[in-house]
Parts: sequence; structure tokens; C-alpha cells
Amino acid sequence: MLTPTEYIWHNGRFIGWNDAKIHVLSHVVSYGSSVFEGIRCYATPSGPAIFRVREHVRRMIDSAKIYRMDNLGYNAGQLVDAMVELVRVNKLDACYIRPIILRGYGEVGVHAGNNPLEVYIACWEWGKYLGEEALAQGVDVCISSWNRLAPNTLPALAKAGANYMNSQLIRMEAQINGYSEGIALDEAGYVSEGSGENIFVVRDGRILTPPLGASVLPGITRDSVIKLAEGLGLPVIETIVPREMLYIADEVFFTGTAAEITPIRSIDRIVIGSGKRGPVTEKLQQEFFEVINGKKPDSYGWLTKVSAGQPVAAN
Ligand code: PPE
Repeated sequence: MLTPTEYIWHNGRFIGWNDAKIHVLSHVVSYGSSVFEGIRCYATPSGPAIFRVREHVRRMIDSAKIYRMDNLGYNAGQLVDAMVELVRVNKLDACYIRPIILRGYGEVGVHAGNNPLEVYIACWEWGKYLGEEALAQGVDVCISSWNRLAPNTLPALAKAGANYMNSQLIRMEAQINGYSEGIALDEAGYVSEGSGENIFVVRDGRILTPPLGASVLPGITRDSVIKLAEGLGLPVIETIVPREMLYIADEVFFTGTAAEITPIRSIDRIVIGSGKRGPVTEKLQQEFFEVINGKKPDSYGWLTKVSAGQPVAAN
């Protein structure tokens, strides 16, 4: 259950957690017209630091552009600053940040372009996405009977609220059938992604991941893993992945803000590799956690410190 924090940022000012309410006839409720992000802030020796906040804000602005949500009223720098301030005023060390842009209240009807855009940012403490054991032990997953969004239907590069109806179908089906997560195929039947994670495959020392044209979200963690792997001399090949390649892989793992780097130990009850976290996955996890926990120098400039300065008074 979500533990409330004190403040939520709304259209440029801090409001109380319980005051962040919208009208039931807001456009977003009927039509799913929102774009959003999920960002983690980690506790480091020099205080809380937000992971790749600029890239997340950029993706949110891209998502808004795809949906013709113009005139947000805030530029990227202001949104980054708002997130830093929000973590500070809520006095959190590690948390998950959820900015949302939604079409609000006014007219009803599919094209209600004059309805105001509302920008909210909330944060709270969020633990491990696929269970406490998942990062070390790996998870058991299935191939979903639901496909990912077909091209030219709902744009997969946008992180839009409506896309998560598809994610819900994938995730609910998987969990009801006793799996932690489902892997969806794209419309052509090739591997796409999990309901809330990108996917990587390791075979014979080569790392593969589906390309952006396979209806995947352009994950920030995906990009981070590509960069970390390259740094280790293990280039990642973005290529179409047939479903059966998963079953015969040496290692398969998920990446995502919430899931971080989660090994997959079985798919459709077929054991992957040795049935436990593999060496490439473990090495990448180690690199990733050392950067985000501040144990290794932040050579990629991924961390934005929430400096310990005087908190700005909330209004
Ligand atoms: N694909 C999907 C469909 C997706 O939702 C996510 C993030 C990713 C890939 C990985 O993207 P990135 O976080 O930038 O590495 N999923 C969010 C969902 C959390 C939720 O359940 O809500 C997340 O990880 O924050």
C-alpha cells in the first residue's frame, strides 16, 4: 500500500498529498489522455540523487509532443528543478518519482483540445518491483497471450497512460496464472517487452535486445545497460528476437526503473540457462548498483544530487 508523503507538486506549487484530486469528468478519466514518467531517486553517500532525471523529463516532453499536448507551461529545466525540490521538501532519501501530465476538466468529447493540461509530480518510497528476492534469484515469467501495441495504433515510444491498459492485460494474466510477469510479443510475433520492463537476451556471450521498432518503450534503464555493457567490452546488438530464442538463451533479464535489472530464471516453465542469475546479468547489476549507490564515480553524469541545502519553503 502506498505510503503518503507530505507534498505533491501541481502546476508550479506544492499542495498537500490529499489535495491532489481531479474531477471525474476530467478528459483523462474517460480517454486515458495522460503521459507520465517513473524515476528513481537513490540514497548515496552524498545524499539523495535522482537517476537520469533529464532523460526522463525529455521522454515525458516527447510523449506530450506525440499527443499534441503543447504549451505545458514548464520547460525541461523547470520540471527537473521541481522534482529535485519535491524530493527535498518531502525529506526522502530514496524514492520513486511519478510526474504526470494529463488533460483536465472542461469539455467532454474525444477532441477536447481546450481542456487545461495539468502537471502533477508525486513521490513516495517504493521497494522492489518484482519482489524482494527477484534481483538475486530471478523471476518466473510467461509469454503473454496479449501482444504489445501494434505499430500505428498506440505509439509505443510515448509513455502514455492509455498504453498501460495493454500492460495491465499482460500483467494480470501472468500473475493470475502464477507468474511474476508476462513478456509480450509485437504484432509480427517477435519479442517486444514486459508489461513494465525492457528485455535483454544473452547467448554465447552476445547480448541482444529488441529494437525500438518492436513496439518497446525506449527505456532509460535499457539505454543505461547498453552503455554499461559497452563499457565492459560487451556490445549490445539491437535486433529482432524470435520468441524461441528466449527459451534457448544462456541468460535473460528485464530492465526498468522499477524492476532495475531483474534476472529471469524460467519462461513458460522452461528453465533459462542454469536456472539462476547468470554471470553477465550479475556483472551488469553490479556495475549499475555501484553507480547508482554512489560507490563508483558517476562517469556518465547520471545522478542529479538533491543537495542538502536549505529546503525551499512549500507554499
Ligand atoms: N517498458 C515499459 C512498458 C515500461 O512501462 C517501462 C517502465 C520500461 C519498459 C522500462 O523503462 P525505464 O523505466 O525507462 O527503464 N515501467 C515503469 C512502470 C512502473 C509501474 O508499474 O507503474 C517503471 O519501471 O517505472
